Amino acid sequence: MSTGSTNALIGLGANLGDARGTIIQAVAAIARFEATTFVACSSHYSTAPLGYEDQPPFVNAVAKFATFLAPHVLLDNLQELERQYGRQRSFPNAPRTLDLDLLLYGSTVLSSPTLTLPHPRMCERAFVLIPLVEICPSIEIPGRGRASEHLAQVVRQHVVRLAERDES
Ligand code: PH2
Ligand code: MG
Ligand code: MG
Repeated sequence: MSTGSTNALIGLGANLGDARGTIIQAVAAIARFEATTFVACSSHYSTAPLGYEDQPPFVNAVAKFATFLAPHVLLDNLQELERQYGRQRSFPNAPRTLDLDLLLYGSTVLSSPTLTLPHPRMCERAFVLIPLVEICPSIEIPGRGRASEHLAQVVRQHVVRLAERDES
């Protein structure tokens, strides 16, 4: 039996409105989830849209939390937060005010109709791997080896680290 918390890695993305402000607020809001504490957040990155390309660049980041919430409960909470930011699911990969993806939940591997862990596309996405490796340099992705080993195959994707935001 395990009684400890689990490290959850969450990918954040936004490309409508004040994307950086939204990501900062979303990290603070996740830290207020019950039984959940903030551990770390990566830099913000400006990233070219992947998939559906005719849309503004994204701001992406990855944040780490320690949580006692079960993965589906955490996912429900993340989706409620997306809705609070006005997320509309118009079509796949459409522009969004806030996208929250549960990337990793400890070493859990699961596949349900609503949640697959590890996130099935994370190893193909520089906008996930680069911020993830920034805060967890040696992290292992269950069944996929180290996250850092996948960086070489995504080097052509446009990802630029943004300077710290001047809030003054
Ligand atoms: N999210 C997607 C699809 N494409 N591209 C970038 N750069 N950043 C994203 O967060 C992103 C994307 C689906 O969620
Ligand atoms: Mg996503
Ligand atoms: Mg999503």
